[in-house]
Amino acid sequence: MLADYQSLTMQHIETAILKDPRFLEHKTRIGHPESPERLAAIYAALENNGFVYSRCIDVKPRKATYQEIALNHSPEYIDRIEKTASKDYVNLDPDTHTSSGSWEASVLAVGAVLHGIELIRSQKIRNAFALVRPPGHHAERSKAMGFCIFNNIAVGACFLHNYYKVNRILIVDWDLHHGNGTQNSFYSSPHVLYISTHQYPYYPGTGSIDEIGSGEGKGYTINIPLSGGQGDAEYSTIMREIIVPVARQYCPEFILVSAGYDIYQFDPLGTMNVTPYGFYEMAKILVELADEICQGRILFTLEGGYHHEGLATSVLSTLRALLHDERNGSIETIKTKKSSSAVCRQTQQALEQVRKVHRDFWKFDM
Ligand code: X5A
Ligand code: ZN
Repeated sequence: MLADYQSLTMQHIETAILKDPRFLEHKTRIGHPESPERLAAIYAALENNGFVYSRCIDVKPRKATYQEIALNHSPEYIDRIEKTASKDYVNLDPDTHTSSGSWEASVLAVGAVLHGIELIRSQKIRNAFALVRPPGHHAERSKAMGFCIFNNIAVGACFLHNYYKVNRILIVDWDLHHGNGTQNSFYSSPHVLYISTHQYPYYPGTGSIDEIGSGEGKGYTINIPLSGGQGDAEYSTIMREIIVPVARQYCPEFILVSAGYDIYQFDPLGTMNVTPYGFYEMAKILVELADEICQGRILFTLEGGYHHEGLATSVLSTLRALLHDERNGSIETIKTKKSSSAVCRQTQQALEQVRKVHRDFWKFDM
């Protein structure tokens, strides 16, 4: 009893979730997969799961300042987005448009990542999950793309590098899609190591295995393109065999995760096969990596994920990993059958290729 109580109070100070009803005011047209209902489903699941929710610190995020957003976006582009606030609808890209609440939501989405980083850096919390929309990883310096307006995680990495003088930041991007915007922001920088798994070839088309960075940044972009059909076993193997050994050598001072739930087994946009249990496993590997390498400093930020129930359930199981909750036969995961633990051939070949392409930069047997 006593031990249980102590571990609960200890865990209580560890994980922050950043959420805000204003994220739901970024409205998208009927039938658009990136809808406010996505976050509404996650927020409702949190309310209905007091066990997870009561152990997280609920933080109302601050807004990012103009200057902070300008670390990764051009002033002209920021101004262009700001002007959409007075309009009901502005089309930015074939997949991306605004409503009158989008500017505020976008500034708050960046702010949530920065706020989480500040809380972790000041040791007020151990780790955090920014439950935001719009997502960010497709957004380029001066261009909205693929449902993304500002690149939340890229601004976060710039913020860590410029304001906190952090010189080694690891970004893990497990969204179904390649994070072209994030990759481009740091393509020639050794200060940010970007590692992405993604369905390939697929939207947005980038992320081939031989995109490895340029100049000083050569070796600091690792792309792991996958054919589709990969599930829990494949993703946790990739984490253990590629991401963990590389991270141990890079020794990041902070880990940022582009957590996309469109690799969920029933997501309408992809053909991956990850279950809520798989998200727990993946998150646990990264949380333990952060515990080992950088005093537990890890921040997750929401990218894609379009199956509302799967998204909500999988975010909850991710939070269990952040909270160091070992009871993984939990309510939300027990219903889903674990996929086969054998790793498919295409994945084995892809991993062989990654090791070959990066053999001058990294060892994989650590
Ligand atoms: C954040 C995200 C997907 C864009 C697909 C566009 N974007 N067809 O998952
Ligand atoms: Zn995606």
